[in-house]
This record gives sequence, structure tokens and C-alpha cells, in this order.
Amino acid sequence: MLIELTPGPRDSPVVEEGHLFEGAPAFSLSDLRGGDAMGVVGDLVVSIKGITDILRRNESAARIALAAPDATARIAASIARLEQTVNAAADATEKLLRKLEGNLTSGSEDLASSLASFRRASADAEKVAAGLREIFETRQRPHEPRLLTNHTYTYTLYSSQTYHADSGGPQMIERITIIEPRSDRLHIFSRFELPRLGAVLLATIMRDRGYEAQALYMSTRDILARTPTADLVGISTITATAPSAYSIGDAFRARGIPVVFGGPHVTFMPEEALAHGDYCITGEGETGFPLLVEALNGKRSLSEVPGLVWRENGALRRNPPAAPIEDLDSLPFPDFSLLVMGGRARMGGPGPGRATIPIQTSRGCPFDCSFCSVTGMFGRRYRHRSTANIIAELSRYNPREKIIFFYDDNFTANRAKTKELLREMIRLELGFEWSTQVRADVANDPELLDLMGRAGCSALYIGFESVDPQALKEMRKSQTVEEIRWAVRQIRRAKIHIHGMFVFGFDSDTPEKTRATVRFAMKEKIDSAQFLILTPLPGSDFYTQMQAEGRLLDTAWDTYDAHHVKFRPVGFSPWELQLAQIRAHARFYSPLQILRRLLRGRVASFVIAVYAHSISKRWLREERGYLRLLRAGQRMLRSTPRGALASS
Ligand code: B12
Ligand code: SF4
Repeated sequence: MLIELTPGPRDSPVVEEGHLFEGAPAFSLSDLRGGDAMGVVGDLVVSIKGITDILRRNESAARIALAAPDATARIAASIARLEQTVNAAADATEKLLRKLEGNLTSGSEDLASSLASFRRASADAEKVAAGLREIFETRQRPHEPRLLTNHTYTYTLYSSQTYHADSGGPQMIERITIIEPRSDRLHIFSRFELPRLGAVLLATIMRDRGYEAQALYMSTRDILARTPTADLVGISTITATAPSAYSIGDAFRARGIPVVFGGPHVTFMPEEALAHGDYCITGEGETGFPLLVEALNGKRSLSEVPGLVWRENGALRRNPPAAPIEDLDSLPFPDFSLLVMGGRARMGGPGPGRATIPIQTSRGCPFDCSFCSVTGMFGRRYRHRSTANIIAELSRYNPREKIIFFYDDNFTANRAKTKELLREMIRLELGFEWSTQVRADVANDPELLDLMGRAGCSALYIGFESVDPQALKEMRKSQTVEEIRWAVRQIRRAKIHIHGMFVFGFDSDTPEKTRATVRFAMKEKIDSAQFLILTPLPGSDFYTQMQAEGRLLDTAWDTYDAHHVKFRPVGFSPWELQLAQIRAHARFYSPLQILRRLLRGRVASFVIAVYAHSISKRWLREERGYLRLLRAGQRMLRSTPRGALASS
């Protein structure tokens, strides 16, 4: 059995008599004594029994944090001191023995036998010191046990047989839980229970490799209330859920369970994440995560895990990222039976009806919009699954029970491939109702639109972003206002629901332009719409720009949800930008507009509008405090003399 001794951070608490198990209660010297002195932890010579007792009490705490970064030197020094003491004691004993032996008389047999046992004890002490020296030197050898890095060593404290007998089993990672926290804040999708695919996919991969794996998607409170039995916890993040993810990480570490972060936020903020977890895997996680588990189980070194970022002896270590998965068909179909969603048993929108099944058919996007982090995360090279592979996944579900949400960023980026898939869906009469995200350019191809309708497409989510040519240019959207208008008309004609997404806050935007955008959306009768606030998401060019220009307002990540102003805009004050978004929703989902939808016979659009109207009002109530602060900020700004601003 291998025990990994990892130097803890510089400020690790040091108990006078011992050290702390990372994330576990403190232990005292008395915990560690009581058996043969065979192992060394920091300055302490500890007993195997002591270690195994502690491990048994706290099964997952297989790692021991050494408080001092110079642990190795301290261990060497303590062994040298021990040896010196033993040698000095042995010398003194020998001298004493010789002196006593010289004075022995024939009747003093008792004394002779006492001296003999004293000599044996002294020889034992020498053996212990020699044993410790050997252990120490063994761990310095590069091969066995393996020297992982300069500072993190895997120690074999004793033979595997001895350990197994003592501990009742090795401390291996066998049970894995991957968690995606639901956003705790209200947003337009709050009542849609839709996890991202990462957690379920990674759980499926680990299950297929023989581990006991599950995925959780629920609120932070529900997650913390559960006591999942896991040897390792993986946590999936986007920016808006990063603070929740971190508090979950802290909680599991306090229970002594190692924590690994992954996902689009920590990919760009690994250092931040490591304050709340042990490891972070950047980029796509399918290659790195299983290798990390193998490394933690002693089968390889951490430096072999692509995309891994971790701390070693206080220093940040970072491996090169994993190459994006080229053959997407090689991935298993996400098994949603591994997903636990707490009280909410089904994925999808509110109310009864069919559950939603997310399926991703491609990764990456060939475009390069400045505000988007998809290309930073999944690359610009568009990779797609084969038609046969997608059809096989679809065929596992019953269209009478499930509707499909294709989780692609740009479902039609390779039109020939998309058409092939749609034709196959039509030919096989799969009969699914489905929706997906596309760009406005989908309407430039009438055949594609026709196939989409015939294959069961009921709704399209389209990032129109803006109807201002300057803003479209600024964000590098590669799309014109005319294309947007044309797309809306063609898609409406194909009787497909359009959910349009618009973004406010580009440098060329003004309050008047935002009003014009809402007028456009109403005039063109877009079924449902989201007016979002431009958000500097880590990993996007826009974030880098805002950071470089010192325009970020704060890094309260939970409000990086496109509903809050997070940077200093140019054409508005932060408050005016927020107000523009609030008014846009109020106008687009006004009672009159809602009624018009009903009169037009657009029932789905009517229902969504009622829902959006009520959620907007609830949002205003819940965010009263934030809105007051933002508004007060504006007042302060107004009352600050210009000179003061310039010099601040
Ligand atoms: C489906 C989807 C949604 C759904 C469900 C979202 C949810 N539960 O959060 C809906 C429509 C509700 C939605 C809403 C929003 N979304 Co959204 N959404 C997506 C989309 C298109 C697909 C997600 C997906 O399943 N991807 C495929 C899987 C395989 O990727 P993955 O889950 O990230 O997992 C991989 C890696 O990240 C990593 N990984 C993930 N978890 C873990 C864990 C561990 C331990 C490890 C080691 C690795 C690892 O390995 C996985 C396999 O490679 C992505 C874009 C994208 N391509 O990912 C955007 C995306 C996630 N959304 C985004 C945003 C901004 C939002 C909104 C805030 C904005 C909005 N449009 O309203 C809202 C709010 C969501 C919220 N929770 O608060 C951003 C997030 C970026 C960021 N840094 O935060 C993304 C990346 C799109 C973008 N433009 O950049 N969204
Ligand atoms: S916003 Fe859409 S089109 Fe633009 S880069 Fe992101 S995924 Fe691609």
C-alpha cells in the first residue's frame, strides 16, 4: 500500500505534537504511538499501527499533509538526530557494560542477565535507526517507490502484506461522485432542469472502467445535505456556479475527500480553484480524469495527466492540456441512470410532459465571437460524430416519452453532415420533437430548413446578439442585420419556434440602440427572446480586454450570468445598461404583447411569455439589493466632480 505524503501549503496549521491530515481532524502524538516505530511523518517517528488506526477512522484521508515545505530535509535531520542519539546511547551502554562486567563477581547472576537484556535492547534500537535510514533512503530512490516529482513522493512505509493485514484493505479510489451545482440564482432558465453533459459523461466513463460512479445535479444546499460515499469528488463549473462549486469543494475536503475541479470556468481559472480543491483538469476532461484517478491509485505519476493543474510544495504545477477528442464516436453515450437530481426527478422544462434528453452531436465552433468562451474551451475546429453513432444514441429513447435538446453550439456548422443526419432521422421515422442552437445563417439554405422541420425540429435558439451593424462588427459575429431579418422570416414560415438571444453593452451600443433592438424583435414577431447583458466570461477575448483596460467591476462570479452588469460600459453607465435590459424584458413580455401572441394563435409562445413575465418580476424582487447598489453607484458617479474621477 502506498501512502502519499504531500507537503501542505506554507500556512498549514502545525500541531505542536504532530501534523494535520489534510481536511481531517487534528491528530496528536498519542494517536501515532502505540506500535512499532516504522514510519516517519515530518519530525515524528510514527507507528504503522498509529497510521493505520487513523486511516481506518478516516478512510479517505490516505494523504498526509506535511506542514513544512522542507519536509524531506526535516525528516532526514530527524533521522540523523535519532541515529546520533542511538549511537551515543550504544557507546555509553557499551562502556558501562564493560565497566560493570569487569566488576562482576560470581554471585551476581541477576545483574548479568539484566545487563544482557539491556544490550539486546540497545541492539534493537540500532536496528530501528537502521530501518528508518533504509526507509528514508528507499524513498529517495527514483524507481521504487516512484519519485513523482521533486517534492511529492510516494512512500512505501512498509511492505504491502503488513499494511493489508493491519489496515484491512488498501486506500484506493473506487467510488467517484461528479457534481454539477445548479445555479442558485434566478435566471430565465431556472425552471428548466438541464444539467450540462460533462458530469454524466465522466461518470459513465468511470463506471465503464469499473468504478462505482454517479453524477449529481442539484442545488448547493441539497448537495451539502447529502453524504455521498465517495473516495473522490469531481466538481463541474461554469462561471456563474463557480462560488457554489468552491463551497462544495471546501465541504468535501473538510470531510477528507479529495476534490477535482473541471469545466469552462476553472479551465481559465485553475489557480483560483485550487484554493478549494486538490486538482483541476483544464479543457475536455475525458482523457485526463481517468488518468488522474489512476495516478491517485499509484499506477502512474501526476505529471502524466494531461491538463492537470495542482499544487506541489506550494508551487503551481501545470501539465500541457489534453488534445481535443478527435473521434467523438469513441465516447460512450451519457448514461442518465447515473444522474441523481434530488427531489426533481426529470430533466426538462416545468410542468408535466415529456422529459428532455440532451445529446451533443459536435464540439467546437469555427466562428470567433469576442464574448464567447466556447472556442477557448473546445477549439475552433469543428468536430462531429458520425450519423450512425448519433442515430444509435437517439434509438435508445422513445419519442413518446422524451424530447431531444441537441446541445451543440452550432448544430448546422457543417451543413452537409447535418443534412445527412436529418435525412436519416426522416427515413427512419424516428419521430422525435427536438430543439437546438443555430446561427441565423441556417436560413440561407432553404433545403436545410425544410429538412429540419420534417425531422421534427420544434424550436431554434439563435444568438442574434444585436441588430446594430457596428455592434455585430465589434463582436466579430460575421452576420448582418439583413441576414437576421431574413432568418426570422424564413424560420417563422417553416413554423419553427424562434428563441432569439440579444446582448446589450457593446462599446458601440447606446440606450437608444437597445430600444431599437426590442422594437425589431417585436416587429418581426420573434416568439420568445432573452435580452442579456454582455458578460466578460473568463476564456473569452472580451474578458481579456476588460481586464486589460481595468473595466471589470468585480469578480463576484455568481452574478456572471448575463443578467448583471459586470464591467464598465462605454455608451451607458452600469445602471443604465441594467435598466435597458430590465425595460427590454418588460416591453417584450408586457401584458399587451402576451395577449397578441394568444391572438396570433402562437400558444407555445404565449405560455413562454407568461412564464418570462413572471420570472422577470420575481428577478426584480430578488435582486432589489443589487439594483439599489448599482443605482447608488450611478448617483455617486454623478455627484463626483470630474477632476476627482480623472485622478482616481
Ligand atoms: C446546454 C447549455 C446550457 C443549458 C443548460 C446549462 C447548465 N446546466 O448550466 C441552458 C440552456 C439552461 C444554459 C444556460 C446558460 N448558459 Co449555457 N451552455 C450550454 C452548452 C451549449 C452545452 C453544455 C454541454 O453539455 N456541453 C458539452 C459537455 C460535454 O461539456 P461540459 O459539460 O463543459 O464538460 C466537459 C468539460 O467542461 C470538462 N468538465 C466538465 N465538468 C467537469 C468536471 C470534472 C471533475 C472534470 C475533470 C472535467 C469536467 O470535461 C467535459 C468533457 O469534455 C454550453 C456550451 C458548450 N459547448 O459546452 C453553454 C455554456 C455552458 N453556457 C454558458 C452560459 C454563459 C450560460 C448562461 C449563463 C447564459 C445564458 N445563455 O443564459 C445560462 C445560465 C446557466 C446557469 N446554470 O446558470 C457558457 C458558460 C461559460 C462560462 N465560463 O460560464 C457556455 C460554455 C457557452 C458559452 N457561450 O461560452 N446553457
Ligand atoms: S457565440 Fe456561437 S457562433 Fe460565436 S463563437 Fe460562440 S458558439 Fe460560435
